[in-house]
Amino acid sequence: MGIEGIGARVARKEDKRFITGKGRYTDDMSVPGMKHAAFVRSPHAHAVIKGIDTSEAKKMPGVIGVLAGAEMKTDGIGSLICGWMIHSKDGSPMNMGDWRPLADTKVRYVGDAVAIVVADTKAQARDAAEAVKVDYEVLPAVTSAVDALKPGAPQIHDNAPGNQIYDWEIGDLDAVDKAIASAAHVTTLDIVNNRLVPNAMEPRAALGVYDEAEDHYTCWTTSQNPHVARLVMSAFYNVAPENKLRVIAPDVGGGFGSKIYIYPEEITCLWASKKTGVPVKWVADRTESFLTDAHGRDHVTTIKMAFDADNKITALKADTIANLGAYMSLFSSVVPTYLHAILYSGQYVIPAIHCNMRTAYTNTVPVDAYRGAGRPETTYALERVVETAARELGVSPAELRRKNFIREWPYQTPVILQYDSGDYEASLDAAMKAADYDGFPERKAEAESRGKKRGIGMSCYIEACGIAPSQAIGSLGAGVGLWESAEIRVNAVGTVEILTGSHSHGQGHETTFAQLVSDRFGVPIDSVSVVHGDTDKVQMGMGTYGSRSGPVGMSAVVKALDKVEKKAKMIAAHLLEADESDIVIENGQVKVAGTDKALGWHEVALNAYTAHNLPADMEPGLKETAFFDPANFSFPAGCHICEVEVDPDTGRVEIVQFVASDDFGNIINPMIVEGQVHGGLAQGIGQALLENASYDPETGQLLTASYMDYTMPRADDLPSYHVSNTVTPSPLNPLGIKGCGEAGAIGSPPALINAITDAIGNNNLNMPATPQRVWAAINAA
Ligand code: MCN
Repeated sequence: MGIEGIGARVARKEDKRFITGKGRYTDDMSVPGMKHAAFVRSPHAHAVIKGIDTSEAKKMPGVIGVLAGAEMKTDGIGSLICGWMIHSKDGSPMNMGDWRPLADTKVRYVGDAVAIVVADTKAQARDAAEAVKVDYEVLPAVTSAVDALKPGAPQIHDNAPGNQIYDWEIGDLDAVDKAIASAAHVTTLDIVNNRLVPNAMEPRAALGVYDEAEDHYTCWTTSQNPHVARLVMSAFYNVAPENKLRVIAPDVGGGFGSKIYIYPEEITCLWASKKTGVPVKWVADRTESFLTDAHGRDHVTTIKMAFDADNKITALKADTIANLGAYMSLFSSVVPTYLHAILYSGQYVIPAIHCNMRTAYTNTVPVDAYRGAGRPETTYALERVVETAARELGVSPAELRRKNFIREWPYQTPVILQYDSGDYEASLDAAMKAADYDGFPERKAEAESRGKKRGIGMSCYIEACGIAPSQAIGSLGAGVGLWESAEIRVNAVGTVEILTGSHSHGQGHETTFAQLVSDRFGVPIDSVSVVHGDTDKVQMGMGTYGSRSGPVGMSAVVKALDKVEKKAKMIAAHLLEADESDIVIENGQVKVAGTDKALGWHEVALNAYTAHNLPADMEPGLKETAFFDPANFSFPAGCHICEVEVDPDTGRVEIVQFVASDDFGNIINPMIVEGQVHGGLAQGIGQALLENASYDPETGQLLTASYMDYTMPRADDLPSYHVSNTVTPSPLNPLGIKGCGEAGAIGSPPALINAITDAIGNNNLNMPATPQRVWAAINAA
């Protein structure tokens, strides 16, 4: 592997600029003549716009322009779309309501953008935004998806009767119902998966610049996928043709899914720049982020698991209503369906599975993928029901899982997915050993002697990352392909640039991608640069989400490296008068194996560019491109065990240990992988204990729109984790890796709630398990 190659625990190159405050984010960008934007946003959850009066605002100091939705429509700017078509079980297409970047006839959630004000300063823009008079006719609102689907609920979009977006199913309902009817035992659980706000450290921002001379647009934006942003803004929103639109996502301070989507603001800043003749920058403040960043989760589920007399699972049935908010965000339709329901086999052999999924419009901000995207919801329901079943059956939760584990791979589930590889028992054993699972009764007794309630819970999760292949997802309704591209440019002095369509916004790609080159050619990672996030530099890419940059993005790099290596070997063989098959590349040298004939890597590179002595017919240069479209997802899996102590007087939960044993296939950088797991666990623990986006059911106001009311986990809420890895390489990509970026957020919530409910002896507890809820549950038990 070499000291900086695959498997090396290399410190992150990019951290030098991040921890010294030298990162360059969208808000750091400045161009001559730049002005500032503020959005006029609806204070109402649901209202008809009867009129917009901008006359006062236009007279305010520093104001350059006040633009509203009608004008945008006249200019031909398109409505926002959802890029994945789902059909209901009756064959009808999903009901996609119209989402104007600036609402012109109706607003549908608090924060819906109505107009943009451009002014000399941010403060002037905000003052003027407050002076825009919008005449609203307020309508009744509905914020819960269950209520939105009830007869008589306020109608949000005319083309979605009863607010239903789709009523979709997967699996064999008859087989499941028969298995449940003849089961020796059935466990039923009602589950709420709480709504979350992503809360990336850097709020969303956009800088739109229209260049009249070139009739060209540039957009700096906080995006996880700038190429998709350019494609969508060009092909669907009619902002500009792709060749006239450059999208740059510079350093981005976290996204967790929320920066995948193309929001109204970046489209509007670009359009406003042309209309006003000045570059237009908008940066969200934190409350604006709470109100307008796509939220995550928000499912209500009834799940049933059936067992035979030998405690083997015979069937699983899940019935869910999911809240998709006021409009369908870019990938919102796929999250509850193909990123959720098809994971219901978990780590288990389950002969019959059925999932029904109804999705609803509500007067809340759109809901889309958030770290884990659909898989945390599945895992939570599944791992809560397995643990509950073990309690009802009076058997060990670990042994019930072990009895039902899948043991042969590839494994075809009854719900589309075929798992690539795994060893679930190895993760379970490793986690149980690390947690000293068998020693728990003693610790519980000791805690009792101190008046504390101690509980232990586990979760054996599976997740699907690197969604693929393009052809298959196309047949399931996707509007894009999910391959990735890479280009390797070896410079004449032997330094290397990797151009990738992946986007790094905290995942350490500038280090791990460079490790691949170091491993292959023996060059130090400091001689390798990773170029990403700019549509003018990288030809095309699909960006970063779904833990795909490892299995998909890095695999494209490997394919391009294969081509570079082949050409470098041909050049060296020619220069060293040897056979190409005898050439090896080691420690920065290109050698004839078993001899002392060698060239430095830089000499081969230089020769490729001087082109004075290349093999006949060879083109000069050393630069190759590749696209990688995997044959399937890869399937990380693992076991998380959580042990808690609960104070019966206050309901306060203390996590006394948290163990994660994960299988991410081969690992490129163990330190970065650990960091990814730690971050994911923090978000999972946040969901389980603290976080909740809460809307007032009557008015549709977001009650948790700042850190005063929305509790993010802080360092002292989190334990010191024990993380480790088992390894079953994925056979589906050249590195044998599986993504690690979401696993922590997927596996941890059920482990925690299983532990708390074990401690308090009451299974009736919803997330977040706040002290008040836990105290009430203790007293109800
Ligand atoms: N890696 C590795 N060995 C493996 C798998 C991955 O060394 N077997 C490395 C990769 O090379 C990469 C990192 O681990 O440097 C994460 O890789 P991967 O799991 O492929 O995830 P992505 O890079 O595609 O990142 C997306 C993922 C997702 S979906 C969310 S949400 C999330 C996450 O990453 N958002 C994050 N982690 C985040 N971390 C930060 N700091 N900020 C976010 O917004």
